[in-house]
Amino acid sequence: MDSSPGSSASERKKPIAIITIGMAGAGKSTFVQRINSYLHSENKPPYVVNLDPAVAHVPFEANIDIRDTVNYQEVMKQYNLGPNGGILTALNLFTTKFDQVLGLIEKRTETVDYVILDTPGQIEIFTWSASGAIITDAIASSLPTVVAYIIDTPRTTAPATFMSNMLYACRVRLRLAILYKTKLPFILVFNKTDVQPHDFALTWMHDFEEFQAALAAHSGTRDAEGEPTYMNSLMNSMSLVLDEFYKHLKAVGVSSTTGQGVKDFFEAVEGCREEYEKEYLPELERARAAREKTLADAKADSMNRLMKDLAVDRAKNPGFVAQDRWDPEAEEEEDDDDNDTNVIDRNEDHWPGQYIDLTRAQRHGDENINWPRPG
Ligand SMILES: Nc1nc2c(ncn2[C@@H]2O[C@H](COP(=O)(O)OP(=O)(O)O)[C@@H](O)[C@H]2O)c(=O)[nH]1
Ligand SMILES: [Mg+2]
Repeated sequence: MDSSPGSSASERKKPIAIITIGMAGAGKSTFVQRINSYLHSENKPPYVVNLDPAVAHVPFEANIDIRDTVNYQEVMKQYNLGPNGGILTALNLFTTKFDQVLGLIEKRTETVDYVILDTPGQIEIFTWSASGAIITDAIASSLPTVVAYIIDTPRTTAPATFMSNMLYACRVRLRLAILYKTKLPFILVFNKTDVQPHDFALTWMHDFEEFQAALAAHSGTRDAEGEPTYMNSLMNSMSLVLDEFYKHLKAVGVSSTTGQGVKDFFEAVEGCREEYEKEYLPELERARAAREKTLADAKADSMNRLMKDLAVDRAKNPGFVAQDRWDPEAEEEEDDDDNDTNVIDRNEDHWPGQYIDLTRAQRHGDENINWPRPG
């Protein structure tokens, strides 16, 4: 075995998880297919998970496909739901088994460099649902994770559309930041550059004045009196907000059709690994420690109250206390082994009151876990 430092199996770099998110039709699945085939050509086949239950045709070969576990058509029928409710319910059902997904991924961590997740077409279903949050959390607590936010570049060339797309991306990022108290590494992927190069977007992101000029040049930004319209001034102020958002982002242009820019994407991913280790991981550990402390405090507090109640009780009933004393003459328990009551470490289980920590639940190897009820 190679004995040089840092080369032992345990110190092998963990795979990076790439979660693709984006509007319907932005090209998420095509992008996953492209990076999948790129990694195959680099002799680094990734582990691919399809989380879209409604997709008719997946252009890549998924290692895990939600459609093998839940039948979206059946779910719609059984629960009397339309397409969106059906996708959401299918995702919820799948999430209850996500510990198994993590188990399967864990088995591959020694041999795989990338774990890629494709999400449902409609962005809302993943980004604003509890299931999306649980899945993201489960992944991000076990692997370095980056979000690849896919943008339909040809459809975002109008300044107003550009702004609204960027604001949406910003909201998604904030949502993740609020959930995890920290910001997951985030890459804006301007897709379809074969149809529309993304340089305009980079210019607008890096030069606020250029963007304002583009806005002004666009018709409808001034009213009949030649004054800037409400929309125009609103967008001017919004772009100040976005300026802050852009500062902490990586942006790359790719064509999922031709493969152009895919290398740049993976360079950005490597940069994100460092960001994850430096910024995200310490926050994650801090949050976990805080949660464990809250739990320990709650235990200590209820123990204190119990002891106090007991003391009050006994003070009120001196007669009972006189009888209720430990008797050293009393017979010993017959079987010593029976005194070994199993103490269950709840930290090994779920976090009470939080949603389930699937990363840990998975280690039980027990299929019949009693999931806690919320509230
Ligand atoms: N020209 C071009 N079309 C693309 C590219 N990526 C995706 N598409 C097309 O965009 C449409 C939506 O792609 P899909 O991957 O299904 O989007 P999803 O809903 O985000 O998963 C399909 O017709 C794709 O062929 C690209 O890089 N260039
Ligand atoms: Mg898709």
